[in-house]
Amino acid sequence: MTWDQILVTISSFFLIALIIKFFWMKPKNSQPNIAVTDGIQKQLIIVKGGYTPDTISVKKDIPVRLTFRREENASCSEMVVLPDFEKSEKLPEGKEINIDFTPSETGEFEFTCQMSMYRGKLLVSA
Ligand SMILES: [Cu+2]
Repeated sequence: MTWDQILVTISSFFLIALIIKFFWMKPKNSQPNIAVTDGIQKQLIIVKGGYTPDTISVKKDIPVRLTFRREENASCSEMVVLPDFEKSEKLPEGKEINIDFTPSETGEFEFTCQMSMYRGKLLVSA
C-alpha cells in the first residue's frame, strides 16, 4: 500500500466510526423528564401533522397526565391510543383531552393515532 492508500483507509475508518456513532449510538433519552406539578407529571401535546413533542420522558410510579390538544381536522388524528396502558381517547378539534395513568414499568411505550400513522414515544425511567 502507498501512503495515499493508507491515509484513505484510515480516514474512511474514522468516517465509518463517526457515522455509526451518530446514527446508532445516539443517546436514547437526551431530554429531561417532564415537570411534576401537584404530584403529577404533566405534558401538553399538540396534535397537528403529528405529535409535538413526540418523545416524552417520565419517571415510573408517579402519575402522568398527557393533555392532547388537536389543532387540525384531519380524520387521521381523531383518536389517540396508548395500547400499553389500555387507554384511547377521541380528540375533538380544539379541546384539551387528558389521559391519566401511572406507569409501573420502565421502558419505551408508544402512543399513536388509531391507524398508527402519527407516533409518539413515552420513555419511562426508574
Ligand atoms: Cu392516523
